[in-house]
This record gives sequence, C-alpha cells and structure tokens, in this order.
Amino acid sequence: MTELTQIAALFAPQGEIAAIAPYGNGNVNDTYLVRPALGQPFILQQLNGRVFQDPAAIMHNLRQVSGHLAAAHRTSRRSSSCWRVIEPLATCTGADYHTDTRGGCWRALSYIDNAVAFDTIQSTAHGREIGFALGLFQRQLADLDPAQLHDTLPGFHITPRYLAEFEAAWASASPKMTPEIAYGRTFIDNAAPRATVLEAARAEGRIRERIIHGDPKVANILLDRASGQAVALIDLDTVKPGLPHYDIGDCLRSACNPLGEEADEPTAVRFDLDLCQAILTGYLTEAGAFLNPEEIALFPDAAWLIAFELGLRFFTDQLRGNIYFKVQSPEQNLHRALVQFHLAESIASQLAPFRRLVAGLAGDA
Ligand code: GN1
Ligand code: MG
Repeated sequence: MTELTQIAALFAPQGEIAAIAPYGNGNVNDTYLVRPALGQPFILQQLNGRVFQDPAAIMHNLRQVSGHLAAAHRTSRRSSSCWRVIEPLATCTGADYHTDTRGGCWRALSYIDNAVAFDTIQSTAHGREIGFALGLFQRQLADLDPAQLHDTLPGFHITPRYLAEFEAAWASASPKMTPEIAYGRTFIDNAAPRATVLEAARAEGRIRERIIHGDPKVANILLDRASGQAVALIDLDTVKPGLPHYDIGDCLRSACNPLGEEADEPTAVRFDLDLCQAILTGYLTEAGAFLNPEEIALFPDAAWLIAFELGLRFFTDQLRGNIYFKVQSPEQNLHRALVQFHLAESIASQLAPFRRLVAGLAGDA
C-alpha cells in the first residue's frame, strides 16, 4: 500500500481503497478524489503548510461555515434545487485531520456527485450561475458571527500589503530586465497609486466587511452536470471577514477572462463585459438584498484591483523563487502575472461602459 492509500484509508470506515487520483488544478493544496471499495467517494487534501499554518484553525472554520450553510440551506428558497454544502469528514478515530510523518496535514471533504467545475468560463448562462452562487453563498453567511471564525490568512486581499511585499522581493532579487519583467515593472509603477482604492473606501466608512469566500474563481464553483445550475462553492479555507468587493472582484477577474488564468498569450487576454453583465445580474439577485448602491458602484474598481493584485502576487512569487503557487515551469508565475496585468489593462480601457453597466444594475437591485 502506498503512503497516500494508507492516509486515505484513515478516512474510510471500511478501510479498503479502490482508487485514488489527483483532482482539479489548485495552485496551493494537493487534492485527490478517493473511491473506497465500499461507501461514498470523498475528496482528500493535503493542506499547503506554508500557506495554511494552523490546520486546527482551518478545520474549526470549516465546521462553522459548513454547519451554518447547512442550516441556511434547510430554510432557503433554493432548498428544492440542487444547491449542496461541502462537509468536512472526520478520520475513523474522530479527528479533524491527520498529520503525516513529515508534518503534512491531511483532511477529507464530502464529494458531490454529478457536478463539475471548469477552469474557464463556458457561456453567459454559466456566468449567471456563477454570480448567483456567489451571491447566495454570501447571503447565507451574512448572519454568521465573525467572532466564530479564526483569521487563517491575516492581510489576505489587502492590496497595499502585496505591493510592499513585491517591492521587498524586487529589491532582493534585482532581476534582469527582460521585456516581460520590464512590462510587469512598468505596469506596477503605473497601477500602484490605485492600490488603495478599496482600503481607502473602507477607511472612510463607505464600504464594510462581511463574511466572504475569499477565492470565488470559476474553478471553485460547482455546476450540476445535467442542468448546468450552480451546486456549491468549494475551497472554503479562505472564508473569513473581508470586503465583499474582494469576492466580486475575484469572481469577475476570473470569469470575465474567457482565455483563463493560464492563457498561452497574455497580450490576447480580454475582459468580457457581456459576461460581466451576466455574472452581476446573477449575483445581485441575491447580493442586491444586502449591498447598497455606493458599495455596488465600486465593483469595476474591485475587478481591476483584484486582477492587479493577483498579478502582483504571482510576480512576487516568481521573484522569490516560486515558493507559494505551484508551478510546472520556472517562468509560469511570471507568465500568470502578465495575464492578470493584461486583463487589468483591458478592464481599465473599458471602465466607462463598465461603470454605466453597474449603475444600471444598481438601479434595478
Ligand atoms: C490560489 O489554491 P487555489 O488555486 O484555490 C490562491 C487564490 C488565487 C488563486 C488563483 C490561498 O487558489 O488567492 O486567486 O490561486 N489561494 C490562496 O488561481 O492564496
Ligand atoms: Mg483556494
């Protein structure tokens, strides 16, 4: 038996494992789909200990969030549909997670059958479902007491912090000025003055925190294979208090980029406003209930900012030697950064129609 099979067996009451295969394309954790000989398939994950340093806190949050979502689901308008909740699964001895001989942390999650997530947006109908799912998720968590959650990633999505980290990494790496590096550096210099757009609005009391998902990219929203309807948001390790703008910004920068995060040619990347309209229409059917027009007016800034921020994070990781995001090649994080910078440029070039679109939707919400 391999070590992986032995670890999987700890979460399978009957012990015997029929199959294990890598699952999804996450950039941080290692994920597997496990099929036990008897019983339900489940997801097995090794948490990235460098990113998530307190597994007990992560699992505590997951239980709180999943319990709250399950309770909200029982009373929800959508209870008759295919909407589902991901649950943590304990080991056979009742533990939340297993620590291996090298200190690696393993946990298991329920697996939802007949559902699929895509790495890139498929259609405007897909966009609408994605937006709806994010709005419903946030609405269902709106009354979860933030004091129940640990902050497992302090400073997550505070863009000025990532900018400072980039500058420090740049200073110690002093990279050679290839055309790609020079483009990235110039882009950051021009974008830097706008890095505070959300934190300044928060400091002025114009927008406020709620419980957010933290990572609502296209690949983290499951759809029912048959109907195409949203089933669940997965990857709940970043759920914590934060600005809803981080979520909608991340969702838009992910879902309005049809070529995706791993696009071959960064200069070909575009932000698609029609998809944006579909996503925001779906989102506001739920989130319109708790967001005011001033908050909604900042959505275009949020989409631009989170694209810029993710580019900064990728670029910084490249300069530090690729220690955070998994890579298949040494230049992959730089390439990913350029994709996000070109996406942010495309958003900036469409800001006027984007603001008109959002103003119209805010009026309807
Ligand atoms: C990481 O692990 P994954 O792929 O779900 C990252 C997100 C980024 C995303 C970009 C904890 O998410 O913030 O937006 O990559 N997660 C963390 O694909 O840093
Ligand atoms: Mg994630």
